[in-house]
Formats: sequence, C-alpha cells, structure tokens
Amino acid sequence: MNTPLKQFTRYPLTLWVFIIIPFFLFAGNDIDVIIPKPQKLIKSSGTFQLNRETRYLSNTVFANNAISYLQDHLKRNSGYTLQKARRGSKNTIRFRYDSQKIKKAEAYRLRIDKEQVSIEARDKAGFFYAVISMMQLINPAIWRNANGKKIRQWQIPSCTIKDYPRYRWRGMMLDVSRNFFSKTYVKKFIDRMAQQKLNRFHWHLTDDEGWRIEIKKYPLLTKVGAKRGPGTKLPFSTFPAMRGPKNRIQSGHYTQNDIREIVTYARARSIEILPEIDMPGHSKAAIAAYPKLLQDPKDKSRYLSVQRVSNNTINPGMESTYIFLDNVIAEVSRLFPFGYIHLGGDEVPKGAWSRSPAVKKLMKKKKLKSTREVQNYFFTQMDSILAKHGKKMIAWQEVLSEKPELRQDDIFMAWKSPKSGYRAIKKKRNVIMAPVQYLYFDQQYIRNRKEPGHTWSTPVSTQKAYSFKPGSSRYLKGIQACLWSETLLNEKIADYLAWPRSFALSEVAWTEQKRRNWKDFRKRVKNRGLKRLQIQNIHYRP
Ligand code: TNX
Repeated sequence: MNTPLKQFTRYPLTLWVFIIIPFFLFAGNDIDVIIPKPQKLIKSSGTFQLNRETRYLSNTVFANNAISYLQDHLKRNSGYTLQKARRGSKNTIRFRYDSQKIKKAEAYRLRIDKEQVSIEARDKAGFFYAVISMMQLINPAIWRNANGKKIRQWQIPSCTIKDYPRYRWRGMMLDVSRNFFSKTYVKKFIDRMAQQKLNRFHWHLTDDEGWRIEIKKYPLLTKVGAKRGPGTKLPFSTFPAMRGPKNRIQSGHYTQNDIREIVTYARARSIEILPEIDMPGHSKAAIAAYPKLLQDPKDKSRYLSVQRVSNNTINPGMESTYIFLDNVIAEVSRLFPFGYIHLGGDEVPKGAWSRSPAVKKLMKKKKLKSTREVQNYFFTQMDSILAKHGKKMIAWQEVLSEKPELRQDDIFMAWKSPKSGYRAIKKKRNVIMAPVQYLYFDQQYIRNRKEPGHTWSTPVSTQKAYSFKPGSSRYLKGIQACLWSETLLNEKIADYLAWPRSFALSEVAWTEQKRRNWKDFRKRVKNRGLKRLQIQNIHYRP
C-alpha cells in the first residue's frame, strides 16, 4: 500500500528539511500576499486565532455587508457562524466607523494582533475591503464554495494595513450578447471581482447577436431578439454561439427578477452594475424584433458593420426611435440603481442612413452636415432622455468625435489606445481607460493557434496588462478590462481569458504606481492568487 508515511520516507530527509518544510513555514507566515497590494502594510509578531469563540463588535450599519460576507464563508468552511459579542472582550473582530481618521472613500485600516482584529472605515466599501484583505491573509480554503473538509481554526498573521484605492472606477465588462452567460455564472464573475476589490461591473446586455434583458413594454426584444441560430433573425456573424452545435437555436436572457437579484448580490459586495444598451449601431437584435419602430422603411442604404452584420443601425431620424428608447431607458433606469447607463455608440458603420429619407429630412431641419453630425444629434437627444430618468451617460469614445453638447459629468471609455484617452482628458472630458493593447481580455495571451481569444489586436499577456500606467488627472476616473464574448464559447474559456489577467487589472487599478513591481506581484500571484482560483475551481490559464 502507498501510505502517506511510505511516500514521505521515499524522499531523502534532506529534501524535507531544506526545501519543503521551510517553504511551508514561509508560505504560512508571509503577510505580503494580498492582491491588489495595499498602500501600506507593516508586519508585527504573533497571530490572531479565528475560531468558534471569536465574536464581532460593530458600531455601524456600514459594516453589515462585510460581516455577512465573512459569516457566509465561515459557515460554509468552518460550520460555525461569527456571533455578535456581548461586551468588549478578547478574541473579537471590531468594526468601527471613523470619518476623522479615515478620509478617503473606500479606504480602511486593519490592525491584527494576538488579541483582536480592529477595522476602521467610513463607508460600506471600506469595511468590505478590510474583510477581503483579512480573508486573503488566511488559508485560501476560506474561499471554497463547495462543501469540503471543515477548518475549525484560522490563523491570521499580525500586521497593520492602511489602504485606499488609487482609482474610483475599477471595472470589468462582460459581454453576454454574443454568447449568453447564465445567472449563476454572472454571480460567480461578480464575486471574483469583489475578491480583487474591483467595484464596477459593466454588463454589455445588448448587441447584434442578442438582446438579453427583459423589457416589459417590448416583449419581442427577448422573444425574437434573444434567439440566435438557424431560422432565427439574428446573425452568427463570424462566431457561432456557445453550448451545443451550430445548427441549434441558442437563446437566453435575464428576467427583471434575475436582474434585481444580481444587482442585490453585487451591492452586497460593493459592486455597482453599469448596464449597457448599445446604440445606434450594434442593434441588429432590437431591429429584428421591432423593425418598424427602429428603421426607416424607405431607407435604401445597405451596409455591413466591422463584424460583417448587415443593416444593424437604429435610425435617428424617426420619432418612433426616441419613443422606443425612452421607454426602454425608463425600465432600465428602474432596474439599476447606479447613476449611469452606458449607451454604447461604438462602431456605427459607414454608409448607415446615407439613403434614408427620414435622416435627410432631419439633416435639413436641424442643419446637420454629415452622418457624424447626425450621430451627434442622436446622442444629444439621448443624453436628455437619460437626464429625464435621473441618469448620466457613459459611452464609447466614438461619441466624442464631433464635440457633442453633452453634460460635463458624462464619461467616455477610451478603448482604441491610451493616447486617445489622454486626448479626451485634454478636452476636459471624464475618461475611463480600457485600451485594447492592455485591457482587452478577449484577446489572446500570446500569439499561438492553440490559444483561445481574439487575434485582431496585439496579444495581452498578464505582464503586458500589469505594465499599463494609466497616469493621473482629475478627469481620469479609472480603468476597466473588457471581456467581449464572440470567442467565449463556454465558461471555461471565459475563466481562462479572465484569469490570471484580472489580478493585474486589480493591482493597476488599486495600487499606487510606486508600490507596484512585476516580480513582487508575480510572487504573490504564484503563492496565493492561483491557490485561491484553484480552490474555487476557476479554470485559469496556468
Ligand atoms: C470591438 S471595443 C468592439 C466590440 C467587439 C470587440 C472585440 C468596442 C467598443 N467594440 O463590438 O466585440 O471589438 O474585441
């Protein structure tokens, strides 16, 4: 029999003494394991034992999400729950609201010693991130989400951490149109973001290949617009849909109840959801459902998008377009509490509307000289529709091309290059950087036929993503990675493309430039980050 003891003795003792035992000691005690790296971390001696007797104390409701999150993970992996303390005593985790000591939003202080853990913050996110840091300091088994061996006692190494994020916008985009992802997967995706202190989930809900959000007023949007495959009105474009062979109809959308559930789930993790309804291009699914409302019947223009989808652009010269979009935005606004809605605006194909009488009429009436000015007019209209529903606009950078009269608070996503982002910043426009060269996680890691992912831009290795230096300006709101889903033919591919690159994203978004170092980062990813992914069965790229 191959007992563990026999296996042990098969290796020379020296190997154990000099290599393996020191490795465990080192891995167990090292506190420099957190990703993204905290702004300040001071090691001290001793460890706090988190066990069945540990209690918590709190003087603020802002800590409630953080406490629940910790309780859930303890329940799952230890079988006990963290109870509230009756009186101040040893072996407690204290949550304290302190807006004097903590000045910045989302900031926290975490002090761990033998007797207690103390956490100070001024908002929900701060408390949540303190707990995330604490959980990253202990055995990665705390992140396990299936039932496994229960761990009764957790060692937390003593230290003091003072931490805050560099950027307020630390985002990830998931495209659920080209390929649909289940509610369960979306939740997993959001939870993994939260583990990295990412705080904005950009949900690309509509595109040519599928409309994925239930709109009560227009049921055909999902009845027709969420189905793709043979006999449907929606294109495969260059890529088929996930789950099953090409000749099967693929469908999927979220009901309004699903959406509310996911919003609540995200908010419990300090994540706001930015919904995107892409317009006026990338709208084949909506047009297939309601052609009469969204296209000019007399329009003779014939054109293809860059992804080779024909006539996929909403007509901005028709009254019915604005009534339709107003109604859609009304429902979207009620579903998502976040203050912004993303209206797309990317890649309006050349030639769209060029032979539409309705657009010609509009151009004459409003003295518009080109189709670009027509697009400009469209977004000015849409911006006031958003304002009416109490929302601000986010859009892709293309929307800025004609100096539109949009509100100063609106934000633009620069995807073509960092330079294009800086140009917008110079014009005093709010920018989120999502440059394809560094942060398009739908691109291959390295150029290789066997690697999944897109090839139309340069490959994005984890190191390449980590090397991004976004800079600073009051107009630079933060950064974001994009996971477009044309090539995401299953959840494993999505995981593979997202991890470990998302570790790099989180550190670029959170940690001050001077604290960042590739070698140090790589060590933390190897020692802890990957273990955390393994334990959750995340199919990362090794
Ligand atoms: C460009 S980036 C697009 C998407 C594609 C993506 C693929 C942007 C705003 N538009 O429609 O999915 O490239 O990488």
